[in-house]
Amino acid sequence: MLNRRKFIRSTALSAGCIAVGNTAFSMIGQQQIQAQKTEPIIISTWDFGIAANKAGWQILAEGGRALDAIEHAAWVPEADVHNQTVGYGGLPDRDGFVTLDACIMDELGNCGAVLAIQNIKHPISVARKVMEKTPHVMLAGDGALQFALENGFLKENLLTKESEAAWREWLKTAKYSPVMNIENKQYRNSSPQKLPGNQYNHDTIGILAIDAKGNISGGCTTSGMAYKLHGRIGDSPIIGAGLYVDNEVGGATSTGVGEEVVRNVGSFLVVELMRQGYAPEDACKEAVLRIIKKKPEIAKNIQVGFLAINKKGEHGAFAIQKGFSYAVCNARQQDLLIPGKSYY
Ligand code: SD4
Repeated sequence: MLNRRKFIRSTALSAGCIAVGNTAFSMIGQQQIQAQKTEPIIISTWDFGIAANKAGWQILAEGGRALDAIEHAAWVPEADVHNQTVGYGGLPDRDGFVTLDACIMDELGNCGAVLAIQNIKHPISVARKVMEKTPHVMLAGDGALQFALENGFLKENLLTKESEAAWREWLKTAKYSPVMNIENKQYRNSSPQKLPGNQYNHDTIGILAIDAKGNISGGCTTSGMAYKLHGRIGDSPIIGAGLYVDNEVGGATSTGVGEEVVRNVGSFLVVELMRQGYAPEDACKEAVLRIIKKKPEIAKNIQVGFLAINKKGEHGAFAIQKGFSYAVCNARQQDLLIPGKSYY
């Protein structure tokens, strides 16, 4: 087998362009120069990632920036009234308030987040404004809302009749018990009337994209765990926990019970493992194992899934429980759904 040095030497005389993985390299003399021509790709957690990816792909296909693709993709579930776990129509907290968490991170290490923001349909865009317009990374609660209103966002009621009905149903027992894989179609296609209120419990969309320049960005947006304590924040808006991007290495995002992700700074861990040479799926698996090792009794009964992509555009996922999936969109396929592997 040719090692890299021999390979460069053996092709050194022929200047031209060859494809290695999905990255093009120009060969000039003995030097190999990365030509910054990577195949664009966008990947998202869960089956509803398909629709989100499509919106993001429109940006990437035209040579747009990964960061813009992330924002456009996130708008889809945020605006989807039938999606009860992200944005508008999200299930409320224990006290009936819809509180949203989101963050975004670009190829330069810039990042922004909003925590427990209310009455704003697109928290991902407020997070981006925090990143671009302030010297801060995170804004929470009333301060985040005030900032959003000052920046032209509209105050809207996000609690739909369906989500209010589910909450009122939940109040009858008021038992907080997150349900695994609630994001999946089989649950979302069931009518709220058929399922008890506490069966609608959690979900997040985490999105990672690489643009034609090879730059990586990511975003994460959620209404968090349904019926959580008022003021509770999960992993989703925490840079390093719910999302992390390092343009030299790759990006990672998470979904599931955020407390366990925060404990292990999950997405940062996945990216750092990829830096050490782990393939995306192996890095996600290692992060899952860390959660299981630390809290085996808790991990048995919860779902956490990680999704990752490396600089070459290779992607993978791993979850504690079966049922996790992610959507992939590139020039060849716009609606690919890949089941994530799992520990149990
Ligand atoms: C949270 N990680 O608030 C989010 C919820 C989630 O799939 O992802 N559910 O902890």
